[in-house]
Amino acid sequence: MKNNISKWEKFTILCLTAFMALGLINFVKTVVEANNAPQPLPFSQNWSNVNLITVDDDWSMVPGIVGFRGDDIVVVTDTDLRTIVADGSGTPVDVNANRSDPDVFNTGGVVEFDGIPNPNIALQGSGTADFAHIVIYLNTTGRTNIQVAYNCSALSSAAASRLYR
Ligand SMILES: [Ca+2]
Ligand SMILES: [Ca+2]
Ligand SMILES: [Ca+2]
Repeated sequence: MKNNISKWEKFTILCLTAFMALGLINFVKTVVEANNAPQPLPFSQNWSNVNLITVDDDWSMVPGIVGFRGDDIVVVTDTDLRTIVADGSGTPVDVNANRSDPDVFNTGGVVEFDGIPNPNIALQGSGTADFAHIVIYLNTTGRTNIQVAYNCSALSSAAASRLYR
């Protein structure tokens, strides 16, 4: 029986299969690294559980919250954060896990400090992490007058601290 598939057709099919497999791997990777399932209200999160984040860039154990690096969401230094409304969810998912050195760690992005008296997460900008931020995914169906509250303070004792929790 004659095989009607040419070498080039075979090559094309192989390439397509490879691309589809790569796409699937990337999709699975995205799902594994992030946890953007909308959470019901009321919702709260504290960071005392040091096992929520154990691997860099992996938010899979934190329901409804993902950190992003915000690359080039803003390009002007000292932009008023209240004016930033751009969607940063297309920027790299980010967290620097298991840190204990807020006074010296200077990598821009989202940071999890679990080796300090009150474990917490922090945000630090840099030339790459222009707008390090977290996104909280909530199911607000049927809800009105939703109130948001959070605690924010300087995490580093350094005078020029840019790390906030
Ligand atoms: Ca941790
Ligand atoms: Ca990272
Ligand atoms: Ca930049």
